[in-house]
Amino acid sequence: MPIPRRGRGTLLMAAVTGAVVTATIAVTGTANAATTLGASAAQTGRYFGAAIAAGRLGDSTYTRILNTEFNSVTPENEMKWDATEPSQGRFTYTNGDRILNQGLSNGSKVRGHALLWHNQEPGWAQSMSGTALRNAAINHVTQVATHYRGKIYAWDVVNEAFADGSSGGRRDSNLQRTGNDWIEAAFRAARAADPAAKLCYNDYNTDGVNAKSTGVYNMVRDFKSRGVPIDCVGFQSHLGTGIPGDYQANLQRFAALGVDVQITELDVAQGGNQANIYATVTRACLAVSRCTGITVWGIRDSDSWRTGENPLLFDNSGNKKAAYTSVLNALNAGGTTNPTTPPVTTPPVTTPPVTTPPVTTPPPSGAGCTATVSLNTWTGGYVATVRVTAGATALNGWTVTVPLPSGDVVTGAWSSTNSATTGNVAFRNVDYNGQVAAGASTEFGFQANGAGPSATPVCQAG
Ligand code: 9MR
Repeated sequence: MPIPRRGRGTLLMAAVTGAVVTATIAVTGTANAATTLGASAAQTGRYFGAAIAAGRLGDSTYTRILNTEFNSVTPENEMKWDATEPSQGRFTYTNGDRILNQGLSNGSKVRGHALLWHNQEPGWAQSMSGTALRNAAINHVTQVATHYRGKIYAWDVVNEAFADGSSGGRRDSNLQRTGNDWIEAAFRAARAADPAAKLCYNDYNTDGVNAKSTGVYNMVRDFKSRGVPIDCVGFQSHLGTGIPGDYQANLQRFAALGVDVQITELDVAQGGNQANIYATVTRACLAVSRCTGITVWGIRDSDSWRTGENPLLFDNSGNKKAAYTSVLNALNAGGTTNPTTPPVTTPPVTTPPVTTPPVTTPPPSGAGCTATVSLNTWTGGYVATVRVTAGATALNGWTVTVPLPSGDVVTGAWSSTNSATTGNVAFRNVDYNGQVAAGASTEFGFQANGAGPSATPVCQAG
């Protein structure tokens, strides 16, 4: 959606940490007040979205409001693991595609929600653990992100992985029990599958500065320092009758790490000062230049998961509520604009994906193993996914040597360890993927600067 140029003056702001970006912040005025949420948010380069359900798209009041007011959509349930992979290896995208097409045909952004979540795992995954679950989870991320490649604005790659309360640590789940690195493995797989999508971590009860949000903050800081691909953090903002006083400061501290922030599932109990709380959230996002948009979790009160709390912007009949007006007014009052050029993440998110050669796994022959590599490249770098296939004998450990041309430098690897970063780089299995049954496969990957491997990798068993 074009962003009208209506700056009323500019001020230069040295942005965020490190040498990430210097943004020019335009402060908009109140002229040309837009009359819909999406159009008003677009004036500062933002989106205003709603979670929607495929089953409601036949309701004309619902779709009228959706098409008029919102310029981003999130599937409420249709892209979750239980919906997209109801039995292992069988993928169903019918309802997810309906949401996607609804959004794209209306010129909206589509937020993908969610690749991995301990809730709404399909039954077959609930009963899995260890290596089998890890491989299934990474395969799920790869398949779904590949299906929607190039069409999703931002993915919630991992949802709600942190514990409530004062620990600041991870929540227990079968995914967490596969190893603490499951989140970064998921982000790397998502990046390899869809380099253009922004990759988000999304959670609730992280809406102020508290132990849980600080746990997430520390993870994001660690990811940024190690080059794990993360672009954004989603703050669900399922709010009751109050809002943390440090709501905006919390968004700002994450933005200062060099990630976008988004309000991803906003709804506010009607019992308190609903209209004011909605306006406070809107103003906080507008005040943080890297807050790229707001999504409300449903359209009418009757569409909400919070039955009886009337937490949304439209009443059961589709009429605008006071909360709607306060959001629209807050949007029209303007705020910072998003930096038009996002800070460089690795790999750059603005580079269109390059075709990935299909992974052709040669049939296993004899003992030992074989390895094939597929690449997602961009100017100056690439993500390599390497498939290791056992021969006629099961593997108990493997090493894959990838020949890199002069100038290529490995900047990170997952599901493997590498002792060198240039030349013939040997990647060794990690604990959970060394054992591969005869004829079966496992995958690892790495990210590098340069042009890509010069010859076929060599796999050695043991
Ligand atoms: O709104 C969703 C509801 O229809 C589902 O029954 C529920 C199942 O767990 O998930 C709801 O959406 C959740 C979202 O995916 C993640 N954050 C919390 C949301 C509300 O529970």
